[in-house]
Amino acid sequence: MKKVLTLILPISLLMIACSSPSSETQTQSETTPKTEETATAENTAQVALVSPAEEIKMGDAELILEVQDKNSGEVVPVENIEVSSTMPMEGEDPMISKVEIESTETPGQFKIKTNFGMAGTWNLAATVKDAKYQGENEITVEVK
Ligand SMILES: [Cu+2]
Repeated sequence: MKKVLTLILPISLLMIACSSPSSETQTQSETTPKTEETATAENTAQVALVSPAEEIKMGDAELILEVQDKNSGEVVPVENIEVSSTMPMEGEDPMISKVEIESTETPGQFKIKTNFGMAGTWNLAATVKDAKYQGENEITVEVK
């Protein structure tokens, strides 16, 4: 019985090796370094508030956000970002305000149009999903 098993095993291993297309193993070895690359700090982006520098008032607001390389701080010209605007409320669901995102003439900078319906702390959750750069961070805005 033992002999039969040891014979069957190598054969079935060979069959698996033969039947599996070589392209499959190739794509696997190609994607593995890629995911590692995007996970490195080198390609981590963060979104920062550029303007207004002065205090932000309640109501309609226009902000300029900039995508930066987390390490060098240099502007990263990504195509688009995602931003959500919420205000945590005690004992209630957070307030959510609509966010419009427009690209500007400056690569890596975006105009954000939103409405802060209440004075206090608002959180802008920004996400960068780019082929080269990825990142997620929160910008805290104190609305007066
Ligand atoms: Cu509120």
